[in-house]
Amino acid sequence: MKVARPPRFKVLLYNDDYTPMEFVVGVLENVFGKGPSAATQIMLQIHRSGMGVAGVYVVQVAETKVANVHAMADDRGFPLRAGMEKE
Ligand code: TYC
Repeated sequence: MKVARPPRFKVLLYNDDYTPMEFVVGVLENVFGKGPSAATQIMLQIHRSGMGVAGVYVVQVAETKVANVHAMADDRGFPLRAGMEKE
């Protein structure tokens, strides 16, 4: 019998010129559960390459995390954007 494997989605963060680096590190820590060192590495990789993977989740969790990122960024007036991509 086949076992269902729910599809997983990468949550992506995109670089921009205005969101402070510290804010992105905080988002990676607080929304995506990264430690300070991993959060800093991911932030710098996004800053240098334009985009990066914050985490991989089932669809509902990924959607919630994208919404959380946008709510936190909008609240502070930062243009930080997140997206999703099927793994
Ligand atoms: N490029 C931003 C800066 O120089 C930092 C940044 C990193 C913004 C990652 C968004 O997803 C991002 N302040």
